[in-house]
Amino acid sequence: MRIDIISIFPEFFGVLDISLLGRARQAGLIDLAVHNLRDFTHDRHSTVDDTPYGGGAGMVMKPEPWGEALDSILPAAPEPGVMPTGAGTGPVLIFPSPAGEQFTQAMARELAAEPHLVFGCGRYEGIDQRVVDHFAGRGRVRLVSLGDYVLNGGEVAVMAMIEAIGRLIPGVVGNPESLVEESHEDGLLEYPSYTKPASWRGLDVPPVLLSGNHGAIATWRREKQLERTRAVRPDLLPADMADAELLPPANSKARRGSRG
Ligand code: JCZ
Repeated sequence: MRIDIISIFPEFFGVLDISLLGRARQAGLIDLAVHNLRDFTHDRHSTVDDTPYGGGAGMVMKPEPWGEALDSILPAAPEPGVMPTGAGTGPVLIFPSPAGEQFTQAMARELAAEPHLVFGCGRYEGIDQRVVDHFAGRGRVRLVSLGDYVLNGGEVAVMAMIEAIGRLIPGVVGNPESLVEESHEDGLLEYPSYTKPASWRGLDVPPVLLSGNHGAIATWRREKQLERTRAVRPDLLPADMADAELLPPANSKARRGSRG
């Protein structure tokens, strides 16, 4: 997969040289380039921002450097009068924004199947809207929010998205089985995990996990997933699973025991 990132803080992405994604890049699974937006300015001060039309606090990112940066990365714009190669083809262009659609595991899976992603990191009060409007006509533009909270710029959001997407690219995570048992992959939160020692500071590992009974372990883990999801993320549960009384009867004893 090819990934391009445009930012006024390219150094921010230095961490992508290390760890799992660093290895994936060395192995040739991810071809990643970071571009400094200021390289696409032409004034002495490398200006990327200006005051907002209509007034208001803060500064807005000027469209020209974004236009030049994206022109240098994206396939050529269609000539006037020529049928556009279209909004449904070419790289996916992602702008992090608190006003975007929510990033999810499903979106990460979808984007992991793309050959080319381009991320535009805004700063200040955001990017001139015409940048999004112009490039929406030349590719597949998506405004994406990490969640309902405000960051100072798109960089942290892009880092999170690249980590979530990158690990789903075939070959990046050594053991692909570890991908399917995680929180969100089956729509539920993960069950709690334990390792040795079996007893630590007076706390024992749940005996079922030491039983060797794989059926009982699977049932217990499923029960814990449902219990956790119901407690902290009931919004994730399908309507037919939201009701505690619909749990398999085999688990009812454990539930009474732990909840009192
Ligand atoms: C640019 N401020 C881009 C994204 N989920 C989320 N929260 N905040 C952002 C975000 C904030 C920004 C910019 C300037 C994204």
